[in-house]
Amino acid sequence: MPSPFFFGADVFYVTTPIYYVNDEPHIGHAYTTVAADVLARYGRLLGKDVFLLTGTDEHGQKVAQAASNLNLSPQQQADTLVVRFQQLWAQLNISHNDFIRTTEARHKQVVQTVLTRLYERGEIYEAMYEGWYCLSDERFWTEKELTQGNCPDCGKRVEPLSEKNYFFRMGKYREALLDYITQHTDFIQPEHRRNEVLGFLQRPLGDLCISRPQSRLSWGVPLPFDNDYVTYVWLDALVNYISVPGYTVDDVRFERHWPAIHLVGKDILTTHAVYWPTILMALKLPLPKTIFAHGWWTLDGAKMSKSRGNVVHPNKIINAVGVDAFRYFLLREVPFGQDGNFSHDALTMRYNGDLANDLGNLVSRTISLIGQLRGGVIPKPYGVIDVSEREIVAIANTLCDNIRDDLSTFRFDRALAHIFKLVGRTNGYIEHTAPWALAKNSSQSERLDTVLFHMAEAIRCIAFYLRPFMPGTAEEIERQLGLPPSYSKAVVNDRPFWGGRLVGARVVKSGPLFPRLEKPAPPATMESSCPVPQGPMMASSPVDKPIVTIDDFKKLDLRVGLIVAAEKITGSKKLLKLSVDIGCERRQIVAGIGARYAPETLVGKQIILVANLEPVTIMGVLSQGMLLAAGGTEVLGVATFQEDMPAGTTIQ
Ligand code: ME8
Repeated sequence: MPSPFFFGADVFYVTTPIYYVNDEPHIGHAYTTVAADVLARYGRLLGKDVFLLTGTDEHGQKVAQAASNLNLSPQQQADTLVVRFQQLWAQLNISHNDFIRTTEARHKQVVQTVLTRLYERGEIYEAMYEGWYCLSDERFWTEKELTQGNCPDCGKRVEPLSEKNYFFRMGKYREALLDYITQHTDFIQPEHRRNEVLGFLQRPLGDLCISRPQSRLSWGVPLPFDNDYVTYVWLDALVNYISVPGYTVDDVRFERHWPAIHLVGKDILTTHAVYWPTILMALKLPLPKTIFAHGWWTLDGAKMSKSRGNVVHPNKIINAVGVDAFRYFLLREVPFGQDGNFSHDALTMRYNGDLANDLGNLVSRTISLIGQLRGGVIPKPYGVIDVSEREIVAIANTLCDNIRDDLSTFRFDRALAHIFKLVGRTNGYIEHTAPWALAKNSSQSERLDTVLFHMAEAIRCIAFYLRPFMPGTAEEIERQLGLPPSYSKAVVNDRPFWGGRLVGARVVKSGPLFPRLEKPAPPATMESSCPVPQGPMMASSPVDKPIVTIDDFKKLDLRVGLIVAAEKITGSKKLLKLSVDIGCERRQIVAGIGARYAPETLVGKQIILVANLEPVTIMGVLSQGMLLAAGGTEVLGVATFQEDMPAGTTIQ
């Protein structure tokens, strides 16, 4: 496992790819940028001098083509699209320190200096190129490299090409790069990507064409030594990582920040792990600390593309579930190096399960109980701390090391799982200690103080560790705990120190952090320019259903039922046939809980049965009643009892 070396340094420079302005930002762009933001925020928590860089890649064929399709100049195209990226980063709370556009003079100047240096050192030469060209990837290929006559990378059609160009002597660095990768296990991550690059470098490495004739493409940085050519977009783009921290312009600043940690998608591994290091070697600069190539998001199993109309637009998701739930979902759902599938069901499940149920309920019942039982003031703990407190304190105290390990190895999902373990255990602690029952017995007053204090302290720790991931949520929890806004800014440490600082704080009761989604989050694939509903989709409010009188309610015959047999109904994914014992008789019911429960896990479970519902036949199976379950179209859990109840007991 790679060592957590980069959090050891004082300065922490992290980058995202700079994104093409040929199209709107989508979930994939948001993914890399949110991940980089979490690392940057965590680095700041550790007191590091953090520099987070993102931006846009504005030159080259793709942007020129997109502009021409819209009858715009490339600059107009870039000026329009860059705003979409900047707006999205603001919406997503991205805490970048700079945003580079490759059309800015400060960047173009460094690109030209780099080219001049390489040219003067004999690292760039002129030659006639004869071969094949892939318009989509903007790359040259030799006949041998083609796959069935097409581009070996994207599979698209290639065109024959014969022209004079300039080449960077990339091939001569093959062995040096192989040695470097072999000796530095942290350099390319995850390991399977490192092996991929090592495999790639076993074959001969050609030189890299770094020019495009103006006659074919004029949208680029002119070569300083031949005005008839512009710079290949990838060389131009990669240089952003050194132009921004001041290469050749501000040596002190540059040496302070460089080298960086690059987060990229697996699609641009070769350009980052082969082209870029060889260019840096030729410039005699240190190589990046790490290049981490994460996996690829698909939608419902299919590749996202504009032509298929299935691109997931972040603003749709943000409008449905909020910024922090989206940030949470992206990093919790899929381990960072692996491919992931986006589905609205998965988003809804995470939202309702982890956020609304577990975290949201924990915070709301903690704040409510302190409000109800202690007039809103967080009490001082007393007396003997028992084993249940010790367990949550122990989990909270190990979180610091866990999260440090997880984040220094890019395991965002694991870091979140560690935090949510504390959420789960604290919920269990509340159930176990039952503060509402302690409140009924005046001799338990000190014990109640201790329990309420530990609940509050646990959510303070949870908020603390959630900060890099869900900054808005962390602040809101701290606000509800009555901590002053200056509190979060003052701490520079990754350990919140379990202790007494909350005692005497006055909690602030507020609405739910994550109102439950009743329906799955809406499709996020429509054009993002469509009007979007504002605010989270809440569970239906009482006004959605008519008021019923107590007499109407009393008409329901609710009974404790014991499931004695369960099986799937052929032809249905969701429906199960259950045999339920209600004391005097057995009922057969059809329940739509098959997506949530395997039949064998239900036998022996106690349920609440509506026993006087008119029988119906569903998919040819008679159903004599209905069980109660939480959730809407998606079932989250069946209603059950904590203690064993005799089957058939009435419920009122
Ligand atoms: O390649 N899943 O820009 P780009 C995960 N300008 N990540 C995705 C994704 C998906 N489906 N789609 C995009 C370029 N990404 C160059 C980079 S850097 C010097 C120049 C993310 O707009 C992922 O980070 O095509 C990927 O590498 C990047 O967007 C590609 O963005």
